[in-house]
Amino acid sequence: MAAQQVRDGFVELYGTEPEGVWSAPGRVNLIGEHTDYNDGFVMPFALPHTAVAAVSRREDGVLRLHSSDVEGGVVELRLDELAPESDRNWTAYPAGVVWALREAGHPVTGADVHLASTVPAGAGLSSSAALEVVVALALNDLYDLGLQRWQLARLCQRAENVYVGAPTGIMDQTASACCETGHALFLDTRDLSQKQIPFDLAAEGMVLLVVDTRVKHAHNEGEYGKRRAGCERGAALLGVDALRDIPYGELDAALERLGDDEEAVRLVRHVVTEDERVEKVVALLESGETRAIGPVLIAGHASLRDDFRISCPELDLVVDTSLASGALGARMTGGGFGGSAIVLAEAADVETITKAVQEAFAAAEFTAPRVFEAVPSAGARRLV
Ligand code: GAF
Repeated sequence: MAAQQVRDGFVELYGTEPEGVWSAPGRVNLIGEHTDYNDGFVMPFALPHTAVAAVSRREDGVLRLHSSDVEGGVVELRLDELAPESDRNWTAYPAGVVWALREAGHPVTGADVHLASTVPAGAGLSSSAALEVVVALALNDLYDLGLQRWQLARLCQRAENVYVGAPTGIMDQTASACCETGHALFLDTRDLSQKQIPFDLAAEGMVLLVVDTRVKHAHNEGEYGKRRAGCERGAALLGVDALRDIPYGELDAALERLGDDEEAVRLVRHVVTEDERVEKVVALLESGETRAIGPVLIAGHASLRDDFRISCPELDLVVDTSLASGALGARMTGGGFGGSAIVLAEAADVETITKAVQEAFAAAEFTAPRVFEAVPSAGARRLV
């Protein structure tokens, strides 16, 4: 999305120049799913798809919001009337950020915002986190709040958890705020410590495809929250603060203690083995064994499908078809129940795999998927 276009849109709407233009990306997660609210490890990278915001300050306690992606005009809100779970529209994401900043004591007195995003909505690629982070970064700069990236991510997560009412973890906001071009972000969600891991597939003759199944998912509709509550119950049964505290080497003993509590066994097994998979992928990438991450991605999908039970026929079809057509690895990515899958492939095989997936979807009478190549891109930044 061109900064100039969003700036021009702002001028047309509000009749003045914006004070600046910012962007924040969507993400895909390479490995580490449903580990973030268990204090575990994740490894997302930023997409080239971004939310772009032109923003100016106001001093009169008014927030004006507009998106060129949504029908309808400018939405005008009063800052002192912003209240958690009062808004079921897209405006809850940017308004929630303003609410969270003010709740934390930051002196934000109003803003005019014009947004446009190329992050596919409802595709499990963090379109909402991109909206939150771009507004948070803009207000941090304009109001000179001096907040660091990880602090902005925390505030955006609070906006999403409390204001929007979706019980998500910290991965998506941190990915959008902190990712760097050409790298995946190895993030410890307990203390938000980070390591940028070089991830340049093109240099090694490989490609990572994103396949958006077009099955819409939503995090505030129950199943995500049930998994989260189930994990918290598992941690309580095992007497730990979070499932992160169960070392992989002690998994069997922990599962034995859970006895015939089948649900707890499945959820705990997924989270503990998934944390192990993230560490394995980091080690493989750091030792230059990129192709060897394929089987780890495949195991991750099986765990999400069979233990965590959040896949769906469309996601399984992408994974099974691409593996049968020569992919090195494949798995669902993001929250699940629809959204997108990722496929790691030799560059030479991309065409064959893409065609096979498209044909399989047509044969199953599923909506045609959207397939694109994911290149690790920049995190949130000021454009103008
Ligand atoms: C969604 C959530 F927003 C993240 O916090 C994370 O839990 C993810 O699902 C699953 O890994 O994207």
